[in-house]
Formats: sequence, structure tokens, C-alpha cells
Amino acid sequence: MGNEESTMVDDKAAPSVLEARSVEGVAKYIKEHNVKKVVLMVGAGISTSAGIPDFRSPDTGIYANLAALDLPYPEAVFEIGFFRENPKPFYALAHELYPGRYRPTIAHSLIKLIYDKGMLLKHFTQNIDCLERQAGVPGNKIVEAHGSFATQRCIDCREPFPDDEMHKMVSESEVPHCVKCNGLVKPDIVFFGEALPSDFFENRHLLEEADLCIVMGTSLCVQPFASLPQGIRPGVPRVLINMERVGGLGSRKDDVLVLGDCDAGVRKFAEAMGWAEELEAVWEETNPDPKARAEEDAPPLTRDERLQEEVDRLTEEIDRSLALTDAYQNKVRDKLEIHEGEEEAHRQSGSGLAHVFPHLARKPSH
Ligand code: CNA
Repeated sequence: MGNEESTMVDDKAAPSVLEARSVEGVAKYIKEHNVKKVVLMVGAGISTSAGIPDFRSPDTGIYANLAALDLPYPEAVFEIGFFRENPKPFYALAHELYPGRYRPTIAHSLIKLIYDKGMLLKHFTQNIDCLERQAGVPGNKIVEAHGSFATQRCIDCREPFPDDEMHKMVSESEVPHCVKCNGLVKPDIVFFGEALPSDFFENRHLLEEADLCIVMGTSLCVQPFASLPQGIRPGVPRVLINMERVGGLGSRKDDVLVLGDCDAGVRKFAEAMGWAEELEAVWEETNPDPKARAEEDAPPLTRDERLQEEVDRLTEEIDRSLALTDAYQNKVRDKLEIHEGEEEAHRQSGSGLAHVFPHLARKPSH
């Protein structure tokens, strides 16, 4: 874990460049120092409120729920050796995580807003869900340190596998095989022991240029990503928005800890920046359902309007049951008329065959 700094100072020590070790202190710093080179480092915790479980949260995390997949130990699902033997658990998980099934969270929209403000230097993500792209952050601003589901290839001959075929296989939880050599196909996400994409190493130097660092939703347990916050120059504020304290953050004088739910921390930060409304608007753009969007936008009903709605609903219900009663009465009346008509025909024909040829009996009686 990246905690080599944990012995330096405690998280209550007086700040050096910030006025206060709080989101308000950071907001003031951003405005007064014209901060323009923000680096973000994030993990699965920014996507949990979208409905994608993280790895390590007790009870709700993927590791806590992998028993059903029959794994020898949770990490095996991302080990290439185990994948070769049994790719099914990975594809069950891929089915869950596959992009396109989830809406970005407000934390993803904060990254987009920071970009819109011209303040985003680089966004480093460990996530493989592509939600920052979906939130509108351009690909050239994102380093997907653990790869993504965007492309895939054969683990033996490296032949790329078509996107549409992959989409179909994953949505059916099927295991895809190479069209050339029948080897196993794997998305280009980084498994344990595999090298990170070159993009990660080529952009690491940017940490030294950063004038603010925001770390969100990560346990900072996986190296080398976990060491990124240490690459930020001393004297540059680092903000941790996370459920728990991780990776030695809080150990520098200008570290700010915003512990608790990520979305709440993000909204608190936006509020301090005076961006609250703008952030909600940017997030709203990610809402796929325009009807839900219109309903959310509508002002809440007054007490009288709610009462009127209830009266209308009840009136409609009563009308409907009265109509049903009418229909029932008509049906009974029709039946009675037919029955009387049959008896009359029977009387007139005297044939006694009306029960066999009822259409003969149904002649109107003059
Ligand atoms: P992790 O180790 O599961 O840690 C998640 C962290 O986020 C923990 O510290 C949690 O306490 C915290 N957290 C969870 N939910 C919230 C919340 N709502 N608010 C605030 N904090 C929260 O995940 P990491 O990303 O640190 O681990 C790296 C792995 C996880 C990478 O290799 C990813 O590929 C992998 N992963 C990605 C996804 C995804 O793409 N969405 C999902 C699950 C795992």
C-alpha cells in the first residue's frame, strides 16, 4: 500500500499553503492561486452508486460476493493462469461490469465539469467501466491504468476480436474464442501480473506539474497505481474523497480528508466552489430517460394540487367500476332475451329440435 508518508504528520496538523484543511480551504486556494492543472486518481468507489459493486467493500463488494462463482480465492478472477483454466467466473463478472448498462455518477460529472472549466490536466482511473467517457470526459484526458473493455484480443495469437461479437458474447455470459486459433479471448483489461498500458508510464511525469490532486473512491491497494499520490509535489494540496482513509493521505500538511460517501463529498466540494447547480446540470446530461428528466425538473406539487390529483384518481376509479357494472347488466339482459326467444321459437315450431339447431329457433317472433 502507498503509505510511506503515514508517519510524517497527523491529519490535524496546521496547513502550510491552505488556509484550512477543509473543502472550503481548498476552494479558496483554487480561486486565489488560479489552479489550472488538476490531476485526479480514482477507483471503483466512484461507480458504486451507479450500481457497480467495488472489490473490497465488506458485504457489497465483488470479492464478498464471488462465492457463487466457485473461485479458489477472490483475486483468481483476474489471474491469467486461472483464466486459462476456467474463464467462466471472469465472464460472469464481465457481464455485470460491461459498459452501457450504467449511468455515470455525480463524481464522474465532477471530472467532466473540471474539464469544462479548462482545469483538467489528467484523469487516472483504475476503473474498467468507461463511465468517465460516458460522462463526456474526452479520451485523451483519461489514462485507463487497468485497461478497459473498449478492445479485446486472443490471449494466444493476439488476434483482435470483433466488438459486436464480443458484445453479444458478454451479454449472453458466453466465453468467446479466437476465430483464427480458437484460443481464449480476453478484453484488454489488465490482469494481475500483466504490464500496465504504456499510456500510464508516459503520463506519470504530469504528476509533478499538478497544482491540485483529487483522489476518489479507491482503496489504493493495487500497485503501481497506489503510488501515484506520492508523485505529487509537496506543498500541492491533495484531497481524498473516500469512505475511509487510504494510502497515507492525510499525512501531508495540505492534505484534506473528506471521508464518507463519494457523491456527498463531491457535492460538498462543488458547493464550496459555487458550482453546485452547474454540476447537477452536467450530471443531468447523463440521464438517459428524458421523461424521468422532465419529471425531475418539474416543481414539486402543492398540497392542493396533490389533493386534486387524488380526487381525479378516485373519480376515474369509480367511473371505471360503474362502467363494469353496466356492462355486466347488459350481458345478463342479452342472455335473458336470447333465452326467452328460444322458448318462444320452441313453442312455435313444436319440433323439439331447437336444442340441436338453435339458429332456427332464434328467428324473431312477429
Ligand atoms: P477497491 O479496492 O474495491 O476500493 C474501493 C474503495 O472505494 C474503498 O476504499 C471503499 O471504501 C471506497 N468506496 C466504495 N464505495 C464508496 C462510496 N460510495 N463512497 C466513497 N467511497 C467508497 O477498488 P479500487 O478501485 O481501489 O481497486 C482497484 C481495482 C478495482 C481495479 O483494478 C479496478 O479494475 C477494479 N474494479 C473496477 C470496477 C469498475 O470499473 N467500476 C469495479 C470493481 C472493481
